Amino acid sequence: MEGRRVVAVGAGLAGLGAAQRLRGHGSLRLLEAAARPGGRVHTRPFASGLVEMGAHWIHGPSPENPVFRLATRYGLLGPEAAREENQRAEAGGHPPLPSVTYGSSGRALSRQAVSEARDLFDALLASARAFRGAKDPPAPSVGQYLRAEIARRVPTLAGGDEDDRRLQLAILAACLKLECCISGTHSMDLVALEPFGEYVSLPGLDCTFPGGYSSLPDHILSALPEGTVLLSKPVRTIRWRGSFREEGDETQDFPVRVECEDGDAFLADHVIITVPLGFLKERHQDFFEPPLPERKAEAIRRLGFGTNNKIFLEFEQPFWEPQQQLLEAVWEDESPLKEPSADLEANWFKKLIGFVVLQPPEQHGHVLCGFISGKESEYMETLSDAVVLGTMTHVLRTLTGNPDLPAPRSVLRSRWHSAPYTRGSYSYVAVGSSGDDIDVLAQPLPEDPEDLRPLQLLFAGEATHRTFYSTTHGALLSGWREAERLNQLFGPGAGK
Ligand code: 6YU
Repeated sequence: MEGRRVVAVGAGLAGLGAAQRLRGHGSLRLLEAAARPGGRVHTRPFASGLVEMGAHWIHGPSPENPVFRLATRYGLLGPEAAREENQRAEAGGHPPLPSVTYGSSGRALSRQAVSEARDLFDALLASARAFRGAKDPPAPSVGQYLRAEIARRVPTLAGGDEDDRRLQLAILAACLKLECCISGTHSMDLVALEPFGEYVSLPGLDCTFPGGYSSLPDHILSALPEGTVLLSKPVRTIRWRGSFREEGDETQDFPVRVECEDGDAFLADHVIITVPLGFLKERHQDFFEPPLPERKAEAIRRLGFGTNNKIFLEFEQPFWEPQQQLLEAVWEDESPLKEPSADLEANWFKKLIGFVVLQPPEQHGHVLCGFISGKESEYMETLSDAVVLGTMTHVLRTLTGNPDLPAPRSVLRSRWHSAPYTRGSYSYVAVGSSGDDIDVLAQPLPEDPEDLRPLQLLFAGEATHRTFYSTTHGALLSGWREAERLNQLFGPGAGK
């Protein structure tokens, strides 16, 4: 066969993006473990509409965002997202939605109390981003820094009134949980402070895909030559630094052999690996033969990869006001200055930050989407639908103070931690790691640029993008980056 053979592992946005951009190769095969493309972009039918099990919004839908550009080009977005004002708005990753905040004593909390605590939290969070490059940051983690700053302000919180101060602390504890969902971590104490400001938020008010986020990977895939993507094809081992030949063909040998769980094998000159960091953490020792160099293995161990799950609830009738888009939960006995409960069985549901109302109801029905991160989220994955539905009913009755609130009609949740080819939701820069680890993870192998068989293994995926990690645009850009690396190697006339 003429030209170089390329195999990509994983048909999420990184793998599909790489396939979309690769030029001048002899052949390309994209091997995907699941029976569908998209990876952590996964739209499913629920109630009368569609729901997103994974990525929800385009974060920062503006011209610099490649997901926004592609989605616009393919005509996948609604008119609201296309508005110029929408693209310019600076929401800093926290778009304001009309909301109601319920306390665990069964009442809606005063807007003033909520915005006072939130303004303080936002200011502290902004200051946490300012330690980028600092030689001696005041704390190792974002959580420790924020809690120390909150502790310093306790005497002046809420003008010193004891009850109001307790409420401010409870709202601040809820703000920390929201931040855990955004960072995809169990605790902000695990997120490194110094590199926190390296993550870049693009301008634009986050928007959704009216026909589902999966319309994007589906669209990319449909433009690839037929037979490029093989679904239900989990890779077991990648043998590299070898010399492999096809049976009966002595003319060509390949440095890499990709072996699948079903016994099939693919020989290649180059393999683009886009499997999630969670999968690499669990499997890298036996996934690569020979094993990855220690520097790369260390980066995999050090970087963070946590869980953020969604719980969708369908109701016969809404109990919320039509204008409300966000229902937040505050447990009034909590405080960022107290240790959170370690009793998962008794208290897992308190980690839930509240619910987004899926809009518009004519399309979705009356559906709430709850978000929950960390160990509590992983514990939730082990429970039955009936238990989760029962617990959510209890939570909503407690928060609204209405013991007769009708139970939801149905429930659907994501289970990203149990998913064997993902093992969590997305990456963060953990205490003990830095942005340099992201670059090490992204570094192709073999490391020696003089190697006669360069770029045997290339690495893409959200966790390899230093400023846009944890997002769909980071994933897509990382795939484009690795395709471009190969395009440069092949040169303008290669493979033709
Ligand atoms: C975004 C959002 N979003 C919610 C939830 C989740 C994620 N993200 P993939 O996993 O897609 O593909 C790899 C493939 O490899 C996969 O198909 C596997 O099956 C396959 N594979 C694995 N092993 C294999 C093997 N052995 N053989 C063959 N195949 C194998 N991003 O932009 N907006 O609203 C959300 C959200 C619940 C789980 C998200 C969001 C993250 C994206 O979904 C994710 O990054 C990309 O889809 C990953 O694509 P990929 O190709 O790399 O991997 C300061 C600071 C803060 C930092 N964070 C701020 C941003 C917050 C992130 N937003 C999250 C919010 C939500 C709600």
